[in-house]
This record gives sequence, structure tokens and C-alpha cells, in this order.
Amino acid sequence: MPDRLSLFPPIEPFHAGMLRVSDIHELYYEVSGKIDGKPAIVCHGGPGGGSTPSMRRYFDPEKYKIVVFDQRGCGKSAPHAELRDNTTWALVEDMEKLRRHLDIERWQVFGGSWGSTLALAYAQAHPERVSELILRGIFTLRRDELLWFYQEGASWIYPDAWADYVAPIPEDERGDMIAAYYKRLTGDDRNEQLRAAKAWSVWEGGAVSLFPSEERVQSFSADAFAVAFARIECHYFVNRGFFERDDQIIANIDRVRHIPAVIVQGRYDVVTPMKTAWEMHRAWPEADLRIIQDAGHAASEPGIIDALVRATTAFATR
Ligand code: STX
Repeated sequence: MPDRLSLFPPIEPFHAGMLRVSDIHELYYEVSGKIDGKPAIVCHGGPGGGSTPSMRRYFDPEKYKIVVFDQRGCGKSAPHAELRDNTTWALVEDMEKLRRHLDIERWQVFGGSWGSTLALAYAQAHPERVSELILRGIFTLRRDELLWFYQEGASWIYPDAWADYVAPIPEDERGDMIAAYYKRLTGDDRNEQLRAAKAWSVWEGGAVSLFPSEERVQSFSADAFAVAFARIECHYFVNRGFFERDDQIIANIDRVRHIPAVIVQGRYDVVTPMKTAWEMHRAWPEADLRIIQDAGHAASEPGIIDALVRATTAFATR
């Protein structure tokens, strides 16, 4: 594959802090790149996946002021893995609190997977605050999308990893895997909670990239990561994203159709299959859909990196 763009070099934030957003929660945030550069905020995946230092590297640090944060309960945000007062709409308002705290008027919103869901929920609530949208691995938390990955569908592609995912759940509870996991992830038995969290998290970590990554599976099975990721994801899924309707994000797409947008989708994304990106594209033809023919779900796929870096670079001078 000729001339694919790669990530910008690693950088350290020039500012980082904790922002209190509720009686319970404090959020970790960091700002990197150019102090008076074009503002952009990154929404990480999961929910509950936390941010990573590589998220800074999708933007030219000489052009962008890059804001990265950990959503409620995950990464360096506190309290860890907390589900109380943790909803989509709380996260949307957290982004507004962070924007005002940093004295930013409008920003580019960049998000993959659950980060695309959150980016769109935010943009639909506060369209005047969003200069552009860059979205990857489109996920809208509809029932069918959840069933595909956690109940039946992805199981046909990864039957080997699926066996480990169903192992902690007794056979008579496997008819509703999300409910069965939720019971264990929120139960009093700490050992059972940890075992369930690791199995849930490793299932997702193993399906993320086109080619297997032992390193990713290892990091997804680390206790702290797995507990936040599994508990928070499962909590959002049991609560159906805290949305009013199943198709909330696509049904409200008219609110953001005027915002310049790029959608990057891997053809072989098994976590958030391309059907959702395609349905979004049909409802939002103005968005520039880039299908990457040799990529899965991960932001780190070479073709996905190339398309995302091209998108931030094209928008850098707007
Ligand atoms: N969850 C999809 C999601 O947002 C349904 C997601 N899956 N894995 C990730 O995010 C990370 C690799 C970013 C943690």
C-alpha cells in the first residue's frame, strides 16, 4: 500500500489536570500541541476504555490544540469504575464543562467506536460548539449492534474467543449475555466480578484489529482496565445508552448534517460492523465516508491511521 500517512511523533501534554464535574466524579484531562492552535477534543471508546497517549498523535501538534480526557469512571478519572451518576448525558455536559474550563469557543470533535456515539450525542446537543466531526468505527448503541457483538454474530467469526467469553456464564443464562454479565460485574463477589470483567474485556480486545495483537489482549486483561471497561460498557448497554429511542443518533442526524464531517470505517470491523456506518451515510450523505478495505475496528490499523490523519490535516486550516 503506497504512501500511507503515519501518526505524528509522540508528544507530552503542556497542561494536565483534574476537573470536578459532579459531587462524585472528577475527570482527568490533558492539553497537547500548540497553545493557540485549532482546538480539537478526542472522545475515547468503550464507554470505559480510557484515553491513551497515542490519541494525541492523530493531529499535527504545530497546528492543533489537542484536548484528551478520560470519561467518568475510567482511565485516570475518579472514582475508578464508578457507575453512579454515569450516563451519556452527564458525559455530554462534562464536555461542555471542560470546554468552558479551557476557554474554548468551538472545537473539532474526534471519536471512534463509542467515541463516535458520544461525539454525535454531544454534537446533536450542542451543534454550535462543533467545527468539524471526525468519526471512526461507527457505533450507535442500537439493540441490534449490541446483539451482534455480545449475543450472536461476531461469535460466528471468532468462535474460539467466544468460548472463553461465554465460559463464566452458566448455560441457562446465556440467552441474555449482557444481563448475565451485568449481574456478575455489579455483584458483591469481587473474584467473580474480576473474572467476568477480564473475560468481557478480552473478548472485545481480541476482536478489535484485523490481525491478532497479543499485546492488546494482555492490556485488556489487566485488572484495572478490565474492571472499568467491562462495568461501564455493560452499565451503558443495560441502560440502552440512556437514549429516548433505540435509533436516537441516526434519527437526530439532521441536527448535525451542516457540520463538515469525515467517517472512517474498516470493511472488516467485527466490533462495530459497517452496516451502521452505511446507514448513517444514507441518512447523512454530506458526510465523507471513507471505507478502508484492509482494516478492522482499531484506530491503530494502518489504513485507518492514514484516513484519520488526512482528515485532521485537511481540516487544520479551516
Ligand atoms: N464498544 C466499542 C468501543 O467503543 C462496543 C470499543 N471497543 N474497543 C475499544 O472501544 C477500545 C479499543 C478503544 C478500548
